[in-house]
Amino acid sequence: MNCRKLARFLSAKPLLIAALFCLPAHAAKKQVIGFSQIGAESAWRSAETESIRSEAAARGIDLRFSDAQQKQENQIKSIRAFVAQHVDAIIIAPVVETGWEPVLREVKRAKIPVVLVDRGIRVSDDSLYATLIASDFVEEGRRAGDWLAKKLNGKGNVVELQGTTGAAPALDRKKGFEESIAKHPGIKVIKSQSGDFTRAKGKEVMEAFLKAEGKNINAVYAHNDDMALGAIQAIEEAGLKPGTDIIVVSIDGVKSAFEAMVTGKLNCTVECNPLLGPAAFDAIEAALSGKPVPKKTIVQDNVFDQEAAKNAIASRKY
Ligand code: GZL
Repeated sequence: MNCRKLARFLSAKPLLIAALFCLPAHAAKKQVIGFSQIGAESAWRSAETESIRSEAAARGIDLRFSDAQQKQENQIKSIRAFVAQHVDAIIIAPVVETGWEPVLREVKRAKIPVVLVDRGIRVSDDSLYATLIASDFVEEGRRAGDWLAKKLNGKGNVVELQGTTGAAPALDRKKGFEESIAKHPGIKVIKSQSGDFTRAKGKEVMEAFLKAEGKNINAVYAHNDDMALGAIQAIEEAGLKPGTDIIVVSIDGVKSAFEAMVTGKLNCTVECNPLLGPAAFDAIEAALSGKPVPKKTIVQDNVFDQEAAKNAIASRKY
């Protein structure tokens, strides 16, 4: 049994630990961890929640879960509640980059370690959190841009569906995409607007783009698969063929995106791995035992086009 499996096995058996070390039963108490999740806005988000919930269960951890419905004030409220419950550690998926210093200073005063997953924050004092476990969103944007530039042979009009305003993945995926297409003066972003990472809003914004620009649109770049799938619906309802009349490229790599690539409606997705549970709890273990934790752990991602999707779809985990 390797170390991680042993840790998971033992942490799920607090009484066994007590017996092994001749401690009174109450001494080996269950670890209590608060998880402030953004919401359930996308298939990616649900996969991330499932990864953290199932890993907590496998490790015998008492996970206190709160869904913020994509509102920062709800996240701040739940973080304060976790402090009041004297949890052992807090996991946060921060909906936006700014506005976290005051509440994180309260958590630091309570000596509770914080692990950030999937999105980063801007703070003047990075001791306010132990580590960030996330993908490199700028690189994801670059990869989407490079793939699209090649597909369009360096020429075409693109409309962009941005993620949640102020969120790290939205800011950085836009930045990376712009860096990449700057190398191709023939490619122009003619419209760009937030679809808030949801399928419904992605469809609504794409409908407006089609009304304004119609056949002038050669491609759509969506910051996540859910908005891309909404855009695909809008393109079909406008009597056009997604994946052919309008090229569609997005980010996340969820199962429904692979299904859309197999049917030819989506052309490419850049993976953004949501299965962050094991790394998050390993980081908490290290932080609680005073071991050094790297400030940022980058999750590796791959790019999938329609050919790659046909070969990979059967083995996808989310
Ligand atoms: C990325 C994550 C983003 C996904 C979206 O780490 O924060 O939020 O790309 C999700 O699907 O809504």
